[in-house]
Amino acid sequence: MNQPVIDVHLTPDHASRALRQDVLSGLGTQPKSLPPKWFYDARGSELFEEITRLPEYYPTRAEREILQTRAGELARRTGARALVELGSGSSEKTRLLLDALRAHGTLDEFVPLDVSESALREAVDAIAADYPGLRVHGVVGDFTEHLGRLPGGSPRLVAFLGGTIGNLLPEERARFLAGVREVLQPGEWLLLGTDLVKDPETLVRAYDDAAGVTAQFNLNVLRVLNRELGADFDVDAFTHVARWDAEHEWIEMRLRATRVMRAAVPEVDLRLRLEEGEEIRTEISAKFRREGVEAELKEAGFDLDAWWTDEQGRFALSLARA
Ligand code: AVJ
Repeated sequence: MNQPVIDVHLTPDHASRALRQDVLSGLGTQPKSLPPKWFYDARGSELFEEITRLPEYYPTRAEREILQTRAGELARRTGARALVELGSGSSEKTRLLLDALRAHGTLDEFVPLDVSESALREAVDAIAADYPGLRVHGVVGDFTEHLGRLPGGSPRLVAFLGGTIGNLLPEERARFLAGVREVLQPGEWLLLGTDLVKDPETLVRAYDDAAGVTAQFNLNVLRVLNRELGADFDVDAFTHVARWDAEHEWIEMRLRATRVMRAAVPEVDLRLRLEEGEEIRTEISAKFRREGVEAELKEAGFDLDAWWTDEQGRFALSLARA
């Protein structure tokens, strides 16, 4: 078995500076917000894995169905030598792609990139053990920042699955897609997962499950701040809110203060006051339509080669050519 390699671009020092910056700009201004990437410490990554198994959270299953149906076709269309997976998490669905690309005979390298070092190490070890002969080159990094240093032989297939692109604001999305296009050669590939617009009840239930796992996932960001920045948020005094924004066509997750609250974040010298009922926005998860995805890809310099949805039309995978 080849020894897997892991490059750490997001050093603990870099991550902690980025966190402090995000907390200052997000909580030091009104309305308050925090970027979703700080959910994913070891516990947050585990909670997310648990979310993907909830009956209400359909995107993971819908995307897996598409991959099961289309992976062979995708391998033939792309002939990819390297699979680069951005925001890979546990890399569980990735196996469907690895299997198809290996069966096709072109694949020699897998490059997973994730902000969570713990999740990445587990994934890298598991994949390296199960795919002897495959070069596994993990990158601990932020997909909005560390795209310039992606290894892998051409043609590469960059997979950005799960609908994570929906966590970016429209202008961040445009920058991200243009950045991916920039690191690719003409003829290389992007596989993009997007959750689709559907009835609001289904959407809200997916982000406000009966078992309360998503609530714990949301609250986890406060635990991260308490641990990493010495903050003193009373986690139990917040409730989880998931709301459909029909104008922007995105789900918003928020944390609502159930009483007037003061909190200190000593590491950034910040003290804040929250009114009763005041909310901190912790995530947007945008939902898409085909025309919008195609236009955003085009704008970034990609051509849509294939648009695949699950049987129920809940989720889409776009295969785009640089
Ligand atoms: C991992 C970003 C795809 O937006 O659906 C799940 C994260 N947030 N439940 C999503 C998430 C709440 C998820 N992504």
